Amino acid sequence: MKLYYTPRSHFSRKVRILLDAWSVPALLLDVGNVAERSSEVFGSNPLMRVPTWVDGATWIIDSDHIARYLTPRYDPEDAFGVLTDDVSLLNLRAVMNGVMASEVELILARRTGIDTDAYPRFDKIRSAITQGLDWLEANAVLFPERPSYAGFHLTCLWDHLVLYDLVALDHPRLRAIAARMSCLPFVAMSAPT
Ligand SMILES: N[C@@H](CCC(=O)N[C@@H](CS)C(=O)NCC(=O)O)C(=O)O
Repeated sequence: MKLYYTPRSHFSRKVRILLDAWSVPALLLDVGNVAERSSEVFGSNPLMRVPTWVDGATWIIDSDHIARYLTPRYDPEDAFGVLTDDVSLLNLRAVMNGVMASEVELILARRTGIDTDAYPRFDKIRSAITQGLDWLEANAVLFPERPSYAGFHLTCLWDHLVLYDLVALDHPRLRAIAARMSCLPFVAMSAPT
């Protein structure tokens, strides 16, 4: 089983935390620079993104879809709530994914030579990050107390924001949730550096 990823990819880390939680042996293939333009590098992902999961003849992309694929195999009881259809948790997931995608847009624009302070489009992307974070902070009570996929997801987002220092982080409830999740060894072991 193979996971195409990068060590700093927050989307990939969502999957890595589950693999580490369940001690699933997988070959991690670092694709290097995600700004590259070759789908082969990304495990044949036509969108040229990580993560990509390959399990024999099974090929699956998108972090949440990979998580959904893995859960019945390695955690049939779904202790982390990966398979939830709770509307509140789905909204948390959508906002976190949106903030993470906005971060990627900013980082890759800069990496490929765009001055992200020069265009209104990037102002909107920055606003989506800050408004998304503010919304998550205001709704922090929706995150389960116990270890959960939502909590792991937030930790991936939070640690990535800290690493890249894209926006001011004045969100004590989110910080506390990420700190609590990071006490779990299987969460801490994939923290980006
Ligand atoms: N919806 C996808 C997003 C994946 C994604 O955007 N990954 C980033 C790295 S964290 C990437 O590979 N970006 C390359 C690009 O956008 O060109 C998922 O959940 O897996």
